[in-house]
Amino acid sequence: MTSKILIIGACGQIGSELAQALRNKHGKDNVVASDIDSRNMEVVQSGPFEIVDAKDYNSVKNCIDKYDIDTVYLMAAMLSATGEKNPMAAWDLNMNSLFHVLNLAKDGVIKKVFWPSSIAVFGSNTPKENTPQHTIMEPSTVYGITKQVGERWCEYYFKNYGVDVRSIRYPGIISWKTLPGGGTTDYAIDIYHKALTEKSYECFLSADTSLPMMFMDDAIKATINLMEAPEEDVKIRSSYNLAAMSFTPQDLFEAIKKHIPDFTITFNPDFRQKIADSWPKSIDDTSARNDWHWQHAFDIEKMTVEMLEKLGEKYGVRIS
Ligand code: AKB
Repeated sequence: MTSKILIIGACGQIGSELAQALRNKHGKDNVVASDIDSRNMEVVQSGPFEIVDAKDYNSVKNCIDKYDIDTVYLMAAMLSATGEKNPMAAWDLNMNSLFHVLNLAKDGVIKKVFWPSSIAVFGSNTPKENTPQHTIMEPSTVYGITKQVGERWCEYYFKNYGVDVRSIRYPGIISWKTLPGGGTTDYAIDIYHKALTEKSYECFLSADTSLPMMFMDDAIKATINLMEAPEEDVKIRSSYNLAAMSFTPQDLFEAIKKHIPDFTITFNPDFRQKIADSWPKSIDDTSARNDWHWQHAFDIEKMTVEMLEKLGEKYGVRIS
């Protein structure tokens, strides 16, 4: 039987690209996109779309019942930087949406759940280089706290109620289609837009802040691969470490400058520096590579070519 999929938070940065990828793979009528508003017209017009408030159990359940959904990708979340400005709102959205979906799976209404975690689960006492799958986790942001607690609940629902929930600790995700929404890693997207439109960029992190990052195509591939992996291969039910590359703002500036020689950068760290300083510099994702054969395709050079080409088309700028 064909699976009927619901994406909650489908107008956001990852949700919107996931919606397109799943619609291409499973047919548009089998993938219902939903969000709190209809701001992304490509998502709204390319298949079934519903307004769903992830914080409201009935709103989620009514949509699941209406379309006979069996698989939910819960992509709605308040990210690290915005979460620090609205701690209780971040807690409310990130935790209640997860409980609604986990409880619907526990009650047998749906069969399978994807829920994104993040490198934000780690904190200042975590080993920074090659951060292991299992290690000290003392997150310092509300976003990180919700992700760490969420991971514990995912594992709990799997162990105690047999809920088939799968999760990835996303690094910073870089993409050109949709702008990111309030994260600490957002600079790595802003920089491409500014390089093309203004040839200069003021970075809100310091030049030497190394963070784990990934190009969107790899993130989508990982998400779908994990969800399609045989149940017995998914050995971690909290959340998988996942890595592709790590770089600093200076590294990214130099990669872009190879294509735009007169591009300039200045550094003016703000409150997001403290968040970035509490996160790992690089991630050990051996478990994902062993358990469900994860492999990334994009490094900083290949990603930069793709970003400049696609955004260049959007802004009408040709890059050598
Ligand atoms: C953020 O910066 O908050 C996110 C994340 C790393 O989860 N991109």
